[in-house]
Order: sequence, then structure tokens, then C-alpha cells
Amino acid sequence: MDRNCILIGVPVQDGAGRLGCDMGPSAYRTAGLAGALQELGFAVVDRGNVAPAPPSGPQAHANPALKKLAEIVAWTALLSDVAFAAGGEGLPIFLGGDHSLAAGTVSGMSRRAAEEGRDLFVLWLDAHPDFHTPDTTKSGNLHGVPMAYATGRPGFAGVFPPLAVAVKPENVCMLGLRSVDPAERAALAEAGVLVHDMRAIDEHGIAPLLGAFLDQVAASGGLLHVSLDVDFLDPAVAPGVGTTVPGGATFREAHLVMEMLHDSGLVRSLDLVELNPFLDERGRTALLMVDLAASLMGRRVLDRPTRSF
Ligand code: 6HN
Ligand code: MN
Ligand code: MN
Ligand code: MN
Repeated sequence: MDRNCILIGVPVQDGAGRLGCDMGPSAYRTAGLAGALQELGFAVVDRGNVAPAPPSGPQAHANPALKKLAEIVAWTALLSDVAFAAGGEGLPIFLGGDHSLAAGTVSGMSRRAAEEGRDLFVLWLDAHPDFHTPDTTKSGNLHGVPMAYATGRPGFAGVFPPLAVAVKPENVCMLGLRSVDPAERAALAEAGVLVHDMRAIDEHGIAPLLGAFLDQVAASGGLLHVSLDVDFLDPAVAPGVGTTVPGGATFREAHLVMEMLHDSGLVRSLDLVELNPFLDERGRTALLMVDLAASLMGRRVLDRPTRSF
């Protein structure tokens, strides 16, 4: 694991259905992310927040439900370049911001991997697959499309920035799904994405499912990008998100995932997304996300801070 951590604030909220994700980067800073990583021995650079120039006008599309298309296209183009560059300098941690940011971070990291002659693998920790296209989304919220974009699904050409290197769908593992729209279900099956929903986690346990995927990444010599959506977690432990779905990962399952990721030594980049501080309770979701990031970076169970709310 790279010992240089690069924190990049991404206050995008135009991809979500409600306001508040733009406060995410501040909440992670307030919850002590940089200090937690420094305690683990990392050199941490906080680059502050990035933002694209505001678009000159709306971008037309045949789907009238689409919201803020021009804005999200601008974020995607910017973040793809930012991720490509930062991925070559250290281990970038993208502090969201809503999940639309992954259209940029995943496509940029995919280009970075190709530059090194390797494949990008993506571990997608989320209640949702975010596998709509601009044509199939009914809500029109573009945080519902990033993985379809990054894997090169049809429907983005001439709408989103051209994709330099598509992620192979078989290199994507989605863990924790429990809210999948019909169009997404069909597209996931057609693309051949590896999906472990909550039922699979309940039935087999999270460790063997993740372990098999990490073995596959290691065997192929690929780079691993992790995209952690707050709603991967059960709303009882992580209420600070706009798209809560009951029956999510427990505190213990989530930490185990992070600990296994650390032990694998494979992680090259990380998204922390969908935190909505306006919906949080006394910062507990922000603190949990920081603790999970620290687990991924090597903090052991016995060193976790004791907190009460
Ligand atoms: N997320 N599938 C729903 C939609 O509106 O397209 C939910 C998307 C959730 C997005 O989890 O980042
Ligand atoms: Mn998501
Ligand atoms: Mn989600
Ligand atoms: Mn199974």
C-alpha cells in the first residue's frame, strides 16, 4: 500500500435527489480523517476541494427526467483527470460528495491502471448498483449511473465524456446490494458483473465472498479501487445518508471488509461517498466512515477509539 495519502474533497451534490452531500468533505475533515491516517504512519496531503467551472447552460437529452446533466458531465471530466494524476502520485481518497463522482474517479483510475499495463478492479460497496444509463434512470438522479458509465455500457456516447479505458464488467464486484431497479438488474446480468447481494452475505458470510474476489485481483496483478457508499451500512449505524435502505451491512461486517482489504495490500484508491451531514446524528456517520477508512489503512480492532453518542 502506498504510504502517501492524498485527500481530495469532492463537494458534488447535483447527482443526488436531495441537498447536503456538498458538506461531506468538511464532515470528514471535522471527524479527523487526516489525523487518523497520520497516526497509522501515512504521509497525508489534503489538497482541499476541487470543483469544475459551472456549465454555460443546460445539456439537452431525450430523457426529460434527467437532472443536472451538464453539471455532472463537468464533474466527470474534471475528476477523471484528477484521479488519473493523483493515482500516479499516491493513494487518493476522494471525500464525497454524492456517488456520481465515481464516474470520474473510476474512469480516471482505469486509465491509470492501463498506463501501468494493468487492469482496474472495482469493489463496489453499496445498497445500489448505480448501473442505470441516462436513458433508463427514472429518478433522473445521476448518482444512479456511474458504474454503467465506467464499464462502457451503451447510452453514454455523445452524452458523457468519452471513456479512455472501460473497466471490464467481470472485474467489478458489488457487495451489499438490496435495492436494484429492473433496468439495472437486466443490465448487470447482461454485462456479467459479479454481484453479492445481502442475501448472499447472510447465507455465506461476507468473508468468503470478498476473499474470492481479492484472490482474483491478486492473481491478475490488477489495481483495486474501492467505492464505499454510506448506504452499504445499515441505517441503524449510519443514518447520515439520503438513500437509506433497511437490512444493510453491520458495523462488524463493514470493519471486517476493511480489515481484509488492508491485509490484501491491493487497494490503490478509495471513494467515500453519499455522506449527508444534514441528515447525520451528532456526526456519528462521519465518524464511522473515518473509522472504516482507518481500518482499511491498517488500524487494528484494539486501537479503535471508544466513543459514545
Ligand atoms: N446511490 N436506483 C435509484 C435511482 O434513483 O436510480 C437509487 C440510486 C442510488 C444512488 O446509491 O449512490
Ligand atoms: Mn451509490
Ligand atoms: Mn447507494
Ligand atoms: Mn452465492
